[in-house]
Amino acid sequence: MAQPNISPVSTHTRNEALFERAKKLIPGGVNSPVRAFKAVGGTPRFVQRAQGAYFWDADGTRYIDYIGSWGPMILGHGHPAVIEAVQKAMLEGFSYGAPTEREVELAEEIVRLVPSLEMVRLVSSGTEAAMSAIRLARGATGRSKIIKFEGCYHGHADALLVKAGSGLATFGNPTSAGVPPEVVQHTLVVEYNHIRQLEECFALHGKEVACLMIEPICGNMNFVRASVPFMQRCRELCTQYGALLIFDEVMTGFRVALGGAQSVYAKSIPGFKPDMSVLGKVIGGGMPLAAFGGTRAVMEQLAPMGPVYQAGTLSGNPVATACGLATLRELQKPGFYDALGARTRSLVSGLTAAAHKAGVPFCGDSEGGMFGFFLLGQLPQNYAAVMATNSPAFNRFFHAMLDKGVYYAPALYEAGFVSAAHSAQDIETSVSTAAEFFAGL
Ligand code: HOZ
Repeated sequence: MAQPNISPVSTHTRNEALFERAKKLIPGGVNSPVRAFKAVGGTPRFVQRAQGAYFWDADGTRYIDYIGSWGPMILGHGHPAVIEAVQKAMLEGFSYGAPTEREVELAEEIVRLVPSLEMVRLVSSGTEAAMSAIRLARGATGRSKIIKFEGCYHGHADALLVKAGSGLATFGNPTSAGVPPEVVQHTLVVEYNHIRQLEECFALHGKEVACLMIEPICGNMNFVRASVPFMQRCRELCTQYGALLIFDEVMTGFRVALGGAQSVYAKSIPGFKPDMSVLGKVIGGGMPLAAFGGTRAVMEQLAPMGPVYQAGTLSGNPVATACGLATLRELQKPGFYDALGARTRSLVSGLTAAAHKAGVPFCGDSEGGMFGFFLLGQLPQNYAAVMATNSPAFNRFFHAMLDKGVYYAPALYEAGFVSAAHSAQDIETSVSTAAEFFAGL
């Protein structure tokens, strides 16, 4: 990727000092690559504290936060009910490595709210959940191949770190160094939203396919939805060939709707359900917690009931489950998603109107509290179209907003998140800040 041409005269001295210190000991100065601002250039903001819709950096500057820890903070930072639950849980002990009633309560809550799930297992990260779901699908079907889509990200387990192959279901090439070709030889990569390619892939390999994993609304190539006919075809082909349809709802689960993206597709496709789902982010409310689940028949293949092994010292951690439960309870209050969806739409429509007024090509989309936008005339439908967008223009937009205290994801390929704590005034400020930038272009 070309390095952005940014050389700001900085007023962010403490952020810079911390970044320099961090780079001496932590690769790239960060513990997760996108945080390093490599795509957009400049100095990452080191967060000192956060409250509601805002965080403050090491220099004391306040930002309207449209990342919210990359999705979990749907209630905003420091929600009082969540803090109370976490404080109480902490006093009772941090980790036991033995079962607790709270794990049962959280499992009951998740299964009640997501109709496709009959059983769930709690783990600590989305990567772990996706990796375990794939192992379980392979174990349950006795098949090896998996289908994923270009641009979908399912965490960094080796077999899923494959994005290449815009042609027909090519055997994948690893995206990352350190992933031997043998490890991804069973990973088939198909273009997102490309029905014919998917049909050809199943026609060629269908009887060997254990599962198809998809982000139904992809938040890892900005924000791109699977079309309804494409999703319907995914379901039909999986059923026809006996492969499991796995929804990666780490981002979309409890974020786009109470029932996740699967409930959004079920509105257009009667009876629609995936066979398995992967959840994370919101279900932990900001603590390390994720889950995978599905039908009883599949989930009973997991150890200690069945032959598929999976385990974790911190799985179902008592403080994380307290945080997740308190968060899920707040989400069920009447009108929660209507208000969140309306606020998110007002941000996207406000930015779009401001850009168009200034003659700048711009489009965006949102579902519930998740959104994306492009400096483009129309929404891209796949990874190649997202990759072809203008990153220098995005980078200028990103820095102009950052300088005015509005914090979007520091990369064009990420979705954004609005929380219940974002006020109408926050949205208005964000839109007017963008309008000034567009007018000056
Ligand atoms: N996986 C996230 C981007 N889609 C980044 C997570 C992080 O840096 O916290």
